[in-house]
Amino acid sequence: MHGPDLVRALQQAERVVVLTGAGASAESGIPTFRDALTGLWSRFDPARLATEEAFREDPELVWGWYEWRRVLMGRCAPNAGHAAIARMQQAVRERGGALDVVTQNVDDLHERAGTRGVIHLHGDIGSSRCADCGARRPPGDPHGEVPEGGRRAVPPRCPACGGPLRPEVVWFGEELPAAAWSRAATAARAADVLLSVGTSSTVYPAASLPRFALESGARVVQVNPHPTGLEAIADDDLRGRAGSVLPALADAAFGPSGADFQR
Ligand code: BV8
Ligand code: ZN
Repeated sequence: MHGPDLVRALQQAERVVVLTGAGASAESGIPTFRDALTGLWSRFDPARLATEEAFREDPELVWGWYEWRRVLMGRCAPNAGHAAIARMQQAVRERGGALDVVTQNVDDLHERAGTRGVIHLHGDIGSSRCADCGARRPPGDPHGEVPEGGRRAVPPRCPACGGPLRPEVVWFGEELPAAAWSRAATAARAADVLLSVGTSSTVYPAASLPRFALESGARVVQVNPHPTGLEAIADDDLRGRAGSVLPALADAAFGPSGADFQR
């Protein structure tokens, strides 16, 4: 559980960074990548499928996987962890500070919980672009047929050049969007406190961010039911689920949420 010095550090922090991974969306019903290898996606190996090679080789398999995930994410709601992060951002802003959420997730649950200025390191599953000419397809356009769980689906054709559309996400071996990475790295280096929530800290360069924060003297906190290796260098290792640890931390540092007052 969080100690009084972590609560005080959060209360005094001018700049907070919250780095989130798939575990932050787990309690909303979206399988994590690690669970995927055993769970729902067991027949899809993200490391193999989340690549341009896989898409070029079998666009219908990869497009179908993303369309299925997009539909699944559309059916999910933000969980108490997302709400607590949005509440912390509001509280820090009211004091004249800044709280930046840097996410590896491609869902929009942080935005739907009210968090502003979310930095998406690995893109956004709700948008797509032409794999050939790069023409962007505005989010919200119907993405053609919607497959059942993991069924193949033909990617729509680019209206400009006829090429196949691909999800606007960063695949393995692809560079992160330069602006997003630079904002995230700058925020991590300027942070007083960095919370690493629901990430196995295995994918780079995202996994370097806690180290950037540590090197700049920040307090680094991990929120995860399991060890990841980051606890070896983190100041605090809050062993638990985001949906329970984050609301408790937000209540301790910034006062109980309105919902509690109504109770
Ligand atoms: C780059 C978008 C280079 C797509 C993702 C060999 C070949 C090629 C590249 C590499 C290579 N070796 C290393 C690399 C670099 C590679 C990499 O790091 N690979 C790893 C596997 C070693 N990185 C890249 O390729 C990156 N690009 O390096 O470019 C370059 C340089 C110059 C020029 C050209 C190129 C791009 C990486 C981005 C890949 N895209 N996602 C999609 O979503 O489909 S990555 C994807 O997987 C996620 O975005 C996320 O980042 C990652 C999964 O990690 P997590 O989010 O941490 O999820 P995970 O399931 O692993 O863990 C969940 C955690 O939650 C667990 O710890 C669990 O305990 C916890 N948890 C569970 N329940 C809860 C919980 N926590 C809290 N509460 C709960 N309730
Ligand atoms: Zn095109």
